[in-house]
This record gives sequence, structure tokens and C-alpha cells, in this order.
Amino acid sequence: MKLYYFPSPNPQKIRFALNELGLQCEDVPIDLARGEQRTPEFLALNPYGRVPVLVDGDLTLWESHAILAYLGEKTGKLWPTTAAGRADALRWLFFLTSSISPPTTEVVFNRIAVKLSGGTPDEAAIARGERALPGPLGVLERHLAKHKWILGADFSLADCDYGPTLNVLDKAGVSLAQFPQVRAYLDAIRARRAWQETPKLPGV
Ligand SMILES: N[C@@H](CCC(=O)N[C@@H](CS)C(=O)NCC(=O)O)C(=O)O
Repeated sequence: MKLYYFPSPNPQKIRFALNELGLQCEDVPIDLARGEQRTPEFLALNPYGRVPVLVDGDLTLWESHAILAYLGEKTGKLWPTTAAGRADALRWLFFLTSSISPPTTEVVFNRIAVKLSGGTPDEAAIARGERALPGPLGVLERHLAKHKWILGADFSLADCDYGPTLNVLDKAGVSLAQFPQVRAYLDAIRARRAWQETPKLPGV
């Protein structure tokens, strides 16, 4: 397998998952700061010009949530075995992508990515993101009050989805003070060797 990679949250989800699963996979660096995601060669892999992309034999797959589900289905590890369990996993993946990622991106892009590229942060977008986050984070907080990990008692690939997003949200200065369960969950993610061995941007 090959993983087209940059140490930002979406590709980190997959590198974290591969580390947890103990799967061999070659990382192919794609430097977003240099625009390597827009070369014709890369656009042939992902016409949307985003990382991660996983190539496994004849399969070329983009979209981090699809890749997580694929790794779960392929290995049968860290992934539910029943139809209801799989639907539960997909529910939490969709919840992250539809309700937590968009406001997180508004804050993180303007607090971290824009600064790295020397641009000017859009303060209105940061404020919009910060206003939208407490709703979905509250749902997560109440869920984690009853469950150690996203799918219950056991760590799963759904946690590989939430970990990198919550990590960067925290690094971008979004306070988790009113979400102690989310804070404790993020600490538990950060304590995992597979996460510690996942490459990160300096200071992120
Ligand atoms: N929905 C996609 C989002 C992928 C995405 O936005 N990746 C970012 C890095 S975290 C990227 O490649 N950005 C490059 C760009 O916007 O030009 C996924 O979950 O994989």
C-alpha cells in the first residue's frame, strides 16, 4: 500500500490507523505548502487535489473516512463485525465530517495554516467556527461521559478519526474547558504510541 501524506489532520487519521493496525504502508510525501497536491500526477490520483490518498493494488481511494472504513473492512480489526456496529461506526464518522470538521477547519485554517503560508487570518471565519463548535462538541461530551472510546469500551478506527481533529482544534487554541470528557479523551489519544509515532507539523 502507498499513502500520499502530509502531516495535517486528514492524512494523520490514516497514518494513525495504519500504526494502530500494524500495517506496512509506504508514505509518499505530498508537500501542500509547495502545491504538490495540484500537479497533474497527483490530480490523476485525486481529482479534488487533497490528501490523504491510499493506493492498495488496483484500488485508489481518497476521502479519509472511506479509507478508514476500507481499512476496517480489509483487516477486520478495530472495526465492528455486525451490521448495526458498522452503521454506528459510520454514524460517528459522518458526524465528524458533517458537524465537527467544517467549523474546525474555519478555525484551524485561519489560526494555523494561513499563518504558515504568511497570509492574513479571516477573523470572521474564526468567530463563525468557534460559535458552531460547542453544539457538536457537547454531543461528543455527553457521549464520552458514558463511553471510554467513540464506539464504546474498545478503541477503534473511529478514534483514529476523532483524535487528529481534536488535537488540531486544541492546538489552534479552541478551549475544551467546558468539555472535560473530550479533554480526557484527547489526552488518552495522545498517550497512544501509534499517535505519538504519527508525524506532525512543528508545534501542531
Ligand atoms: N474530506 C477530505 C478532506 C481532505 C483535506 O481537506 N485534506 C487537506 C489536508 S488535511 C488537503 O489536502 N488540503 C490541500 C488543499 O486544500 O489544497 C478527507 O476527509 O480526506
